[in-house]
Amino acid sequence: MTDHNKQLAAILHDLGSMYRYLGGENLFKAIAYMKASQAIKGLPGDISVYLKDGTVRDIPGVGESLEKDIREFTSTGTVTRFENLIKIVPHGLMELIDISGFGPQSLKRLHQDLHIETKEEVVKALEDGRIGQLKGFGPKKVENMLRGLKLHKHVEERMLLCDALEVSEKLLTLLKALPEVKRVELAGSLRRKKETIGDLDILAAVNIKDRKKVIAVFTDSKLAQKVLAKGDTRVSIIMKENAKQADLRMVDESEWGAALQYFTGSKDHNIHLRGIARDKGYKISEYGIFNIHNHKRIAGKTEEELYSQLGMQYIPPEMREDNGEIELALKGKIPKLVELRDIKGDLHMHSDWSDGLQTMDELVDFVKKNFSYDYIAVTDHTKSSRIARGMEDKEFLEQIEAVKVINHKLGNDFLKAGAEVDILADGSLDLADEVLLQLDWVVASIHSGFSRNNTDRLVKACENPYVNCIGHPTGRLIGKREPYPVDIAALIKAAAATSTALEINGQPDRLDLNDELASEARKAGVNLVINTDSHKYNDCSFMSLGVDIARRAWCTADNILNTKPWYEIEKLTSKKKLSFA
Ligand code: DGT
Ligand code: CA
Ligand code: CA
Ligand code: ZN
Repeated sequence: MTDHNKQLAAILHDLGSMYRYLGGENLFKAIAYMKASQAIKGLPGDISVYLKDGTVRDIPGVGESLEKDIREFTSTGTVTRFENLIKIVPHGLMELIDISGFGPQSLKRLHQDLHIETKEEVVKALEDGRIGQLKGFGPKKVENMLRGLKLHKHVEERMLLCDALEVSEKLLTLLKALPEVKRVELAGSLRRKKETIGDLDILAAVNIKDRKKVIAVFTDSKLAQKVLAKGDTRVSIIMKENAKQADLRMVDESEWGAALQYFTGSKDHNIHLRGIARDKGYKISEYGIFNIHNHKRIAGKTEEELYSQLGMQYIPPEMREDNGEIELALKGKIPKLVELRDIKGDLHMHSDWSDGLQTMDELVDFVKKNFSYDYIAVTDHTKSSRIARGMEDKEFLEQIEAVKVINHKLGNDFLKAGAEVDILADGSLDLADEVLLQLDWVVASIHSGFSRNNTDRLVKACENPYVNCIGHPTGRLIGKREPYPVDIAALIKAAAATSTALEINGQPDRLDLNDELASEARKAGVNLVINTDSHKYNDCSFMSLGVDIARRAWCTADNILNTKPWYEIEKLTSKKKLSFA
């Protein structure tokens, strides 16, 4: 994404938040601004190009007034509408509008009753009890707000995996361009693909004489905002893009494996490994494995060599958390983890029939061009999801016909007709059986009632013969919303008993199920499905994040339903329907 597009998208996003804050009639504007912001983030070219060639109105959400804003932005760098709104709306509070416990109504009260303008003031007013004294802000509400702030702080201090991967890619590109850099790789939690990342760790193989130059390039690059520490072999910077830390360490090529292993961690994994080495009369450091007695270096050029010297199989980075992976490796039982290229299709995608930005045709073209999938499912929202422009039952019937037309043109059944059906308060579904039974693939999700215990709703949805998968099963949003209360063991049991798959949703702030829960589901023999929940082109690439989580959950391709050809999936869905007949 160009920086220009990014700035514009940020302004439009803020405008969207401010219109949401104002509410009422403004909600329609909010939707358009949010939509346009999302779409502009995903544009391949700079926004000015679209203005010039007259295609700016083709961008979702962009109508007459948004076009005006965009023109103003490209010529002056600001938007008058934005400048005017921040005079009447507490702009400093808008970053909280999606956090659970806040939302437009609460923020309005804080602003109007207590004249609060910033997040810091919110924290203070919570601490000194002023918020607790407001009418309607009882202990439970205050507790909720505190929890929301804590979640928010966690990702403020850390990064989402997706964001960390995106900036680290820029640092890697910078380093890879230097002839002095012989090898370079991500290390730390980023290489282990944890859902949030504290700081970026990068390892490079560079000769001693060249290290000064590499450090100079790294620190002088336009990516660095400030240098925190600089030595002969390492340097830490604060990155301009997100004010987060990145550590670069340089080693000799002969030490590569030992250093990569050491700096990948996790710390607990390394400690356990060191114990095993000691028992064998070895010592491991970031320089290699050494014989304790004669100090001779035994291994260290590659990670494979290092693990093998310790009498175990190579352990993929995503497994290195000291959760029993070392025991498995000693027995030669490390599973062959699922890979991105194993994925045969995406089974949770939205089109512009509901709140997606692209038409089904566009989606199919894009996926065909960029992925080698055998199938995808369009799974638009149902009527009770009003803000997501959920569809009436009869619109689904029309969509099924439209899917047939597309497949007819393609000459095969690449596009599957599906739905992301809302699970209603009583666990029933927001789509009639007559419609459900005509769909190829049904994801059932909870989009309301996040504070109650939702076990019964989810179990009941599993027990519906037409439900093939539970979408984002815990409803958490990293940094914004905790999982709703749910007895996961009961859900897993119901999913296993009814042949209902559970989703690993690849949206960067969902990653739901997470690694731990996906692992529980895998152990219970539940089928998992890795989906992107795409609403626009760019989202399609979130499949890799879902695969990262699946790998952290020790999943093989066999545990993941959408690594299988469609006829096997169909066998499963038909069997479920029949078992209820
Ligand atoms: P993060 O940054 O909080 O997401 O987590 P990590 O795992 O990236 O932790 P970080 O950045 O402090 O350190 C990177 C790696 O370096 C870590 O995974 C293992 C290694 N490491 C750092 N400090 C120690 C240590 O004191 N002992 C051992 N064995 N390894 C360490
Ligand atoms: Ca780190
Ligand atoms: Ca670090
Ligand atoms: Zn969805």
